[in-house]
Amino acid sequence: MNSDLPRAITSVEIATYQTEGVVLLQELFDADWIELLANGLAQNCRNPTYRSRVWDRDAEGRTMFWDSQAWRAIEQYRRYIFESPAAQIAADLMGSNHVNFFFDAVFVRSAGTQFATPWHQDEPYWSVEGYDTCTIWMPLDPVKRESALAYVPGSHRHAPVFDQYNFGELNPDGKTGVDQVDFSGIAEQALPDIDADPEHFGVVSWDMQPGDCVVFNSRIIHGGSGKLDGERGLRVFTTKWLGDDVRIKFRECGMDPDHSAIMTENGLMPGDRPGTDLYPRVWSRA
Ligand SMILES: O=C(O)CCC(=O)C(=O)O
Repeated sequence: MNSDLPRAITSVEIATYQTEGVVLLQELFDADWIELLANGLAQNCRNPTYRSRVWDRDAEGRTMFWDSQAWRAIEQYRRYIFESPAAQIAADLMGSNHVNFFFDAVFVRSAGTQFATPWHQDEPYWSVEGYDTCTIWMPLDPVKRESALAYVPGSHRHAPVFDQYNFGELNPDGKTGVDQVDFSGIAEQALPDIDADPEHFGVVSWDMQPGDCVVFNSRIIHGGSGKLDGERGLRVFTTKWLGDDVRIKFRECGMDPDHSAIMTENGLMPGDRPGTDLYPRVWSRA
């Protein structure tokens, strides 16, 4: 298991991340990292957190399972977060001097699941605010371009306040205590209908193998993943990272995941830099 980057992130990749808001990085994680995460994910699925839920369950019984913030209980996730090249990748692309870990989220689709993740941005849902936030999206199975997460390049820079989707509605089992958001009071416009004309929006996505990852700015519009063929499921492990300009923010439209209570308990207030054991600093520039 290699803790160092197998190669440097190139200036072209950094420029792509900065201008497009998203970049594909191939073969950065060796097979040992994938096996470790797959083992961790299996454990996570056997012992989900209280936040977990099925986002979709169709008539054939195919499911999309989601869980988040399992890292404290899952040793394999902690090893990836603290020992893999992930934090350095995030730092290099964001150009940040310090990177704190925010949270993990997993998206597990059984074979043939057609459910597609609704288009959205991430950062407007979060209990933090900042441009320097990113996700590392890592499929643990091969995924075709049509089924991988897709992005609207450049949308991280100029997006107005959109009326974002309420993921709390994805709750076929009627689980209680699910985070809810309502952007209607602050939205400047509806989210555009990306699926109506993906070419117009320049939508990108890629065929990917285990070991590849996509890193995206958390303000980019993304979605559309899913629509699997019948043979193979899709296990995706994601980590969310916070760079230099990020500060705590509590949002009246609701937050998902809503960290405001646990932040307050730990003495983190709006305007503070995320830190403490909740959001450990994993990487600093020497
Ligand atoms: O993989 C997916 O379907 C959704 C991922 C996503 O939206 C995210 O990581 O923010």
